[in-house]
Amino acid sequence: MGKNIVEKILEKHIVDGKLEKGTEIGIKIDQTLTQDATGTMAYLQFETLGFSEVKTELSVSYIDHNTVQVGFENFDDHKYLTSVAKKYGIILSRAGNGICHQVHLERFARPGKTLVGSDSHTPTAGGVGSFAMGAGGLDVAVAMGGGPFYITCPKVIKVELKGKLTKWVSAKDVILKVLEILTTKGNVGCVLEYGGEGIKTLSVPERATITNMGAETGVTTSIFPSDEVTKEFLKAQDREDQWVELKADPDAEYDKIIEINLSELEPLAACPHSPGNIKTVSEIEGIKVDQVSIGSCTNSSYRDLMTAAEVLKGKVAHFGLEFGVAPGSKQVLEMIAENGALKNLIVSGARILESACGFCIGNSFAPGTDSVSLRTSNRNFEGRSGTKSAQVYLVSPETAAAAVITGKITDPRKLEKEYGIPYPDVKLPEKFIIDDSSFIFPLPEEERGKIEILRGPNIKPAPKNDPLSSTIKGEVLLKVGDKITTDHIIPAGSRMKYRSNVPKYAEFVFEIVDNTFPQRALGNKEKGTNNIVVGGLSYGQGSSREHAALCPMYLGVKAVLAMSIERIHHANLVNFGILPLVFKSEGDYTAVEQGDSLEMPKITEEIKAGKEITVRNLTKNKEFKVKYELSERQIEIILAGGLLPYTAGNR
Ligand code: MIC
Ligand code: SF4
Repeated sequence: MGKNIVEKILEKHIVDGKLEKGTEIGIKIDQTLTQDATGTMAYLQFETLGFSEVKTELSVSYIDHNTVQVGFENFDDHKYLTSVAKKYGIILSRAGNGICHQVHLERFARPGKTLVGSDSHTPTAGGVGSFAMGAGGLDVAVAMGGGPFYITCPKVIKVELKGKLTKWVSAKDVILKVLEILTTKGNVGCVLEYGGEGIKTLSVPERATITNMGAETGVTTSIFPSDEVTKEFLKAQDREDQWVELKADPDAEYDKIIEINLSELEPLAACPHSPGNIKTVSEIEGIKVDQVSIGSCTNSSYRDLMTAAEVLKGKVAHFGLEFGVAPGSKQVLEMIAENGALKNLIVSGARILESACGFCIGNSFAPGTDSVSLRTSNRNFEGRSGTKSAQVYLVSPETAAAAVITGKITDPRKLEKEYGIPYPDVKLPEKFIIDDSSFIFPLPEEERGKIEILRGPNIKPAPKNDPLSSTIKGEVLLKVGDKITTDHIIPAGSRMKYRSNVPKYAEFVFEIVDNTFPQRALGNKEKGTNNIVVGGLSYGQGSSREHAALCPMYLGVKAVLAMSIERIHHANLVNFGILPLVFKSEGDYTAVEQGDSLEMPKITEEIKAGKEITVRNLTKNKEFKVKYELSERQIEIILAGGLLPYTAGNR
């Protein structure tokens, strides 16, 4: 029987378990990436685990998230990360060099290799055929130390692309279509493998836009084949020698096939407040726009910025709005500076923002009260932009540029006829500017020993949990509904500077849902009462930030009971010794109320025996069972109180 691409890569990398769908497998990791907001904790854990160097083929530490530097904390983190990179043989990409995923795609991602990154958009590298997954920092730390990375052996969904995109419709519209079909729920444990005739018409940066935002469907990763288009891209990046062909066998099998005809697609938008809330741009045309932001790891490539610059050539941004552009990398910025496109943007009134995450994560360029913001990024969860009342729409660079001119949501297909703007058919250059001067490459081994790790006062040791006690008795401190994201659990934006200081960062747990949570939690913890959180479907969507488990753990949360839990967050809960439990019926979920006192009297006994967990609702005088999806390895981790004590105990 023929094999698909996912099977081919996994077969070469499996080191634990069997390739049986739905079971846990351990895979060898070739490359890792971290970014500064998750990286400090990942490296603190790497240090705690006592590794002496990285064991991967390549590990890169990027500084791209916390670059606003209001206060000393961010810069101190940068210094810490730089010293760690020098000591342990990691490549450091310094602030200003660009967004981790864009830079990794340009300079390091390789077809057929495995990559794990402490950021949920790591699948961007799937655009060149890398099997790239997001994970919590602790999992990345273990992978850097040479340990396997564990995933559920995935179901593979083929996305068969036919036809060719028409003018003004682009890769962002493809992934928005995928999101319309698959939604943001129910895709855990799957991988999206792209194929079909249509892929030949998509460049690597376009493919990367698609794999990047595949993260919003909740899949483990998304991947494109590696073909002539990939080869051209690698050649233009001076990396042709790293090309290998990667394709599915003609008789490969898939668990499901989705067909998309590119020729029939039209401009789409994800409307407030979910990347899955898709409408056509023509349906929402005319809405007044207050802000347009072009950039983020989804749409900040040379192709995207050139498109915007060509559309805006000789135009001035509408006076009703603020317009910002954040080039994805130093390479992109150098390219558009050299060919003059940057000047078009400057003349149009664009505010040239740093080549970093910036506006996407709400730590700069926040919209005003009730503002409508059109962004080319990948997430529009409530409050993520930095402004709770803002209405954020996610669109393509074409649709964003159209709004810059008209001041309202406009179908970009009208630009040609109604505004006389020719379609900018941007082609990739034969050679990109290769300038690796903002990387610090590993020092010779003999020099590493002398490096002193620099720790500013905001950098506190990684906290640990206690082994699981035989009984959990506690209060449902918070009950929430469906689609609670990690941005709800622990906000980023201006709070993100406390990532290296868990006691301080924990003060903001559930800030936008219920800001009394941290105090109430600590109050219970002091009394010896455990804290329990109850959630609906797709609990923990979104980012890979392990702080969404680590900070609740610090506040004494022992269990999360939900209708379903997303993959990365589930793994993070396990890693920090919080029990991820799943309701067996909606009735059980509805019957539990905030403030109820719950008891799990035989938790360790039941979990060791692989039995469902008995929960007694002492307030309601009821009993019910909950289930869990934990491998034997994960059960051991939970019993030990998390991955740190578990790994330390096994070394
Ligand atoms: C995000 O887009 O939400 C982030 C910020 O990049 C996160 C990582 C983090 O919280 O540091 C992600 O996507 O994993
Ligand atoms: Fe950065 Fe935004 Fe991409 Fe996250 S989604 S890595 S914050 S650009």
